[in-house]
Amino acid sequence: NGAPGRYLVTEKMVRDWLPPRPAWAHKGSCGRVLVVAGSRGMTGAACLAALGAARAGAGLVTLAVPAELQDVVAVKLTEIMTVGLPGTGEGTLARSARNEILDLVEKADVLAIGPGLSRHLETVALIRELLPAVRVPCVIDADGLNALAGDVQILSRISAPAIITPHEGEMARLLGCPPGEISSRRLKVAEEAAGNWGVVTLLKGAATLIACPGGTTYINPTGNPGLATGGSGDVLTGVIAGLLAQGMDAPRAAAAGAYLHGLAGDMAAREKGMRGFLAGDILELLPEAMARVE
Ligand code: NPW
Ligand code: AMP
Ligand code: MG
Repeated sequence: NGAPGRYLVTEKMVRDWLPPRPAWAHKGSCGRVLVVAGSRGMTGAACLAALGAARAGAGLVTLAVPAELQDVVAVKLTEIMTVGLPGTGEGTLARSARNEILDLVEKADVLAIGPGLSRHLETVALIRELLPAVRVPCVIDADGLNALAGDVQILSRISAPAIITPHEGEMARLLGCPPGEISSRRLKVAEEAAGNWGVVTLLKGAATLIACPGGTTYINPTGNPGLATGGSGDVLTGVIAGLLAQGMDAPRAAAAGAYLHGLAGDMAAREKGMRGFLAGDILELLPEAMARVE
C-alpha cells in the first residue's frame, strides 16, 4: 500500500503503521498536540477533540479556546492543558488571536483546528489568515472547514501536510454544491478534492474514505450507525492529530484514525448497544481498540 489505487484498511495495516512506544519514551517524545477549538455553547466539541488526541497516545495536549471559556474547559479536563485566546466578547475567537496561536503552534508538533469554533465572521477571518502560516502538520475539521467555503484554495497554500475531515454537509459547503450531490459520488469527490487541494481528504460517513494527494485512497471498514451522535467527529479529529503527533504520516494517521475510531465505536455498540452510546464512550474504548490491534 502507499501506491496509487484503492485499498480497504485492515487491522494488519494499522498494526504495522502504529508508531512503536519505546521503553525510553517520555511525554515530550510522544508528540505535542495543539487543539484550537470551541466557542460558547460548543465547549464539548473542544474537550472531545483534545481528549481524542490524548487517548490516541499523544504525549502532551494543549487546548486553546476563547479566554472567557478557559475556566469552563479547564474544569472539564484534567489531563489537558488549557490556554485562553483573545475573544470577540461573544464566546468566539477574535481575528487578533492569530499571532498568539502561531506562537503556540511553534511549540507543538501538530495542530488540530475547527471543532466547535462557530461560524462567527471574525473567527472565519482568523482561520483564513492563520492556515497559510502554519508550518506543522494539521487536521482541519468542522468550522475550520466551513470558514474556507468560498475560498477553498487556501488549502493549497498550506505548506505542511494537512488532513481535512468533512462530513458530506461540510464537503458540500466547500464545493458550493447541494449535499445530495456528494452522496452519489463519494469516491470521486474525495479523490478530486485530494488532488485539487493537495490535502489528505477524509470524507466521513458509512465507509469513510481517505483520499490522498498521491492517488492512494483508503476505505475504512469499521464503524456503525451508532457513530451518528453529536461529538463523534470531534473525537475523530483529536485521534488523527494524536497519531500524527506520534510520527505517523498524514495518510496513515487519517486511515488508522478512522479505523480505530470506528473500532472503538463497534466495541461501544457491543457493550452499551448501538443506539445509545455517546462520543465519550468512543473515547473510553479507544485504548482497548488500540490494544486489540497491536
Ligand atoms: P441535514 O440538515 O441533516 O439534512 P453543520 P454539525 C448537512 C460542533 N459540534 N453528516 C446537514 O443536513 C461541530 O464541531 C459540537 C452530517 C446540515 O445541513 C461544529 O463546529 C458539539 N451533516 C458545529 O457543531 C457536538 C450532513 O450538513 C449540515 C451530512 C456544527 O457541526 C455536535 C450539518 O453540518 C457537533 O460536533 C452528513 N452526512 N450530510 C458539542 N458537544 O459541543 C449533509 N449534512 O451545520 O456544520 O453541523 O456537523 O453539527
Ligand atoms: P461528525 O458528523 O463530524 O460528528 O462525524 C461523525 C462521525 O461518525 C464520522 O467519523 C462518521 O464517519 C461517523 N459516522 C456517522 N454516521 C455513520 C454511519 N452511519 N456509519 C458509520 N459511521 C458513521
Ligand atoms: Mg463534525
